[in-house]
Amino acid sequence: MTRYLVTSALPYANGPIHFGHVAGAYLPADVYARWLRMKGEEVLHVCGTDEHGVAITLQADQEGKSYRDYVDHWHEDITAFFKRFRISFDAWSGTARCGVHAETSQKFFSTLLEKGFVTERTASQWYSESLDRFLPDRYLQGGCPECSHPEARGDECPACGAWIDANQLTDPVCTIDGSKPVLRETLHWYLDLPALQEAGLASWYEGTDAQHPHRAWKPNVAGHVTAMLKDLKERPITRDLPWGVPLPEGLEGSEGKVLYVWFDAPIGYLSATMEWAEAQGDPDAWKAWWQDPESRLVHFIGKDNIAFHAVVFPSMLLGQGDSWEGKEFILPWAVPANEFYNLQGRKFSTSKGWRLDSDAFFETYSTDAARFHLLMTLPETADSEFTWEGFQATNNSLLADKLGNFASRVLKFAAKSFEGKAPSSEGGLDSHPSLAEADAALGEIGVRIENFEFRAAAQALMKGCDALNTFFDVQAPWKLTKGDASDLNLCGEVVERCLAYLELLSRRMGPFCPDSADCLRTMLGEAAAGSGKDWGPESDGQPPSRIATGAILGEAGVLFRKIENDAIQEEISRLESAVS
Ligand code: B3M
Ligand code: ZN
Repeated sequence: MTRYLVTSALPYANGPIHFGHVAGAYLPADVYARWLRMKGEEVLHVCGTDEHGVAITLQADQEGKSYRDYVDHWHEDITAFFKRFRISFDAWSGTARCGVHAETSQKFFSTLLEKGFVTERTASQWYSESLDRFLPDRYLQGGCPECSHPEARGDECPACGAWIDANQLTDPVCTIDGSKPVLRETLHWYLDLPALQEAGLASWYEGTDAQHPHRAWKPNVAGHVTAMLKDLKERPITRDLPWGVPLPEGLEGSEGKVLYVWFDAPIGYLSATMEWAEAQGDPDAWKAWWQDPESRLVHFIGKDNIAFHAVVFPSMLLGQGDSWEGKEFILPWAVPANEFYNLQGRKFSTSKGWRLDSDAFFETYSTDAARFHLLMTLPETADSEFTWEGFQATNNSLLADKLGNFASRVLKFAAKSFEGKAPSSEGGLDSHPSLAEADAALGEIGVRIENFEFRAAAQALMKGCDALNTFFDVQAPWKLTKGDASDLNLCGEVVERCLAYLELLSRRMGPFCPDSADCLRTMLGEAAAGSGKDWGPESDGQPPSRIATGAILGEAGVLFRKIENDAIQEEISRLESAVS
């Protein structure tokens, strides 16, 4: 048994979750976690909301809400979305609500400071005299030093895309009250990434550190990180903000300063694990997950978070050394980052109306169909997109026609010809070529999932259904019911195999379509009762074991309802009218 600590990027508590986020991190992470749990591995899927940072304070200020109320609202909204989407977290928290998050983050900071990996330095920064506060980048607007565009933000220019040093803005104004800021000296703390690179980050990344193994990097991760490591710089990890994790007490000059959100956010994975351990009644239980060299830390993220998960957070972890009761932290074992997922040719944008209303979506369509379609189109190696036509095709031509239809044909036939009971079988069809094909396809699913190839895993499930439909068509059991004893015997064998493969399908589809898998198991009745919902006693790629003769079957139902063309056209028009 292997221990997998699976994390999904902490979503900012400042807006709704959309399918773009889901396809980037949460869904593949959920499928991975469900698969490993079913196989009997030890799994902890950790996530929570990211509740600090300027993106949040700015938005809350604009809406005139308190920071606390603002993040509470979005925490609830995001929690409800994940529930509906059946994302199965074992630990779910939030960086402003987890009771041990602040102290854990402060301990990380203090340890790095003690070890010389954090250094302090004064720099000048814009200060608002009317508001009596320093202004972080995004609170500023002014002329772009590159292209002179008059409305550049303190961090970047919307016209030329330049990444801006806020101090270089011409005629800056404060976005809160329009006042003119002045430059003032302020103290900040910097994470010495070059020193951490030498202290172990480089050898871990290159794979020459036997203590901290990892699997082969995905090409998109390797490309990004290799380029970054050629020119690592120190980064400021503190900010002048009224909301966030305060710096550890007793640090001179730290009043009014908080940790940079990207410093405390990844520690959220750890603090959420500690909170979970506490709730299990075993406060030390987090240690096995985070400090046992045998544990595998897997970060599911979108591509914009690669630097933080493959460079910054590993540096922070290794910089702790053995300061935590003599134990070191493990470093990431895999960072399966995805590219971006768009909507009908454009980026998802909640503010511009280019979005799917998730409440309306879930009222009309099946969560499992959405999950499966997202998996079939996941942005694994390049950006990809959700289209309504594509969703309809996956639902109708794959899930309904291949999977649902196979189940309903077999179960209806068994109800009619075998009084709804599993017929006996001696195994005469075990070496049938279509079944061998199904074995190979269904056996491929796990290999693909464990290799982070979710599209291929979903395709393998469909290949398995194709082979099983062929088996049923070629064997045509309905032609055997009026024949002699040997025909009837063969008919029973065909149906028994189909039931056994349906039972196996119900388990193999579980990580993708958990509700429909349960539904199929109910339809199978006693034919699914004995085997449990686990991975299965048979090794993968082998025929499923025999169904007990006489097992009483449940009622055949519809696993996936077809979606009409009209409905799809309406969705497309609704989307287009929202932006026109
Ligand atoms: N909240 C950014 C994002 O949502 C950030 C991820 C934090 S993961 C520790 O893309
Ligand atoms: Zn510009």
